[in-house]
Amino acid sequence: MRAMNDALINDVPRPGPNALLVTVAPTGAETSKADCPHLPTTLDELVDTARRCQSAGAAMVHVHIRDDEHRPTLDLTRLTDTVQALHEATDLVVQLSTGGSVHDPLEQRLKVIDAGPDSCSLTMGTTNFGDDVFSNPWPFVTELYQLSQEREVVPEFELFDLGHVTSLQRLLDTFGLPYGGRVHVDLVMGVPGGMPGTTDALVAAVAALPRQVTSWSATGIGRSTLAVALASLSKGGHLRVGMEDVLTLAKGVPVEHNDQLVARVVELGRIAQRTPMTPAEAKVFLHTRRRQ
Ligand code: KMH
Ligand code: ZN
Repeated sequence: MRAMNDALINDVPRPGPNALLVTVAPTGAETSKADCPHLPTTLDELVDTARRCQSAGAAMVHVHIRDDEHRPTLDLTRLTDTVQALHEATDLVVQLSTGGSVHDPLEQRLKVIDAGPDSCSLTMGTTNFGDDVFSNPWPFVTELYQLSQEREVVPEFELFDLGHVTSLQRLLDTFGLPYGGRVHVDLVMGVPGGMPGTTDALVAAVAALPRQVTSWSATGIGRSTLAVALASLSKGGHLRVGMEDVLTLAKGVPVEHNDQLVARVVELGRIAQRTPMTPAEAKVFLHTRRRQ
């Protein structure tokens, strides 16, 4: 497997040291279509969004899906069809959320991997989530991690708090490296109940990352989006943006399309002399199984 991976990796140029991985999280599970009609909730809207975001410079899409009433769902058939549709319509690395919504049962969240994504999110601990609790008990985390290893799905470790950084160290020390051997994490900052979306918190979290971590990105929820993006760029990190995380471009200016958020951070990256990774480069960078 390693020889095959190396051969595939050598076919595509490795991203340079100034490359910037931009992930778009276009939908999330928290915002309702009624409150935000621009939110991409149908499969057609999601595919169109993904295409536009790829054109704007995104290389990975973090996917939550909705049912016919635009409510969050983890329906396996829908997830499988969504992965297939995104693979057909775009080159993006398709990452399915295993976090779902705060109401999704753990058993259903484990099944997300059966839909065949390139990558899956994997949150490293339970966190207060506004008025709710985002539940990620240790036995769930370890089961999901081992499933991702077996199914050859590259996890992205979601760290909402400094304690999650410590749990990641424990996970890697106990169960070894993820499929592909790379360890990519995303700092999710500014959730009410998690670490704040500040430069100080970002610096502390990055300083504490396990030695096995090969890359990290950051996303700031709501008003912290720009502070976190700028801090991440200045520390050499990568970026996640999207309507899952922020719904305004500035006070009173709603996001109308996810590609506006992607274009904005691509421009910030350009100023910081960072070049957006292509999806093909991102697949090499993350060591995903599928390279097409
Ligand atoms: N919707 C949040 C409760 C993930 O996608 O893995 C969890 C979340 C994290 O969005
Ligand atoms: Zn998510």
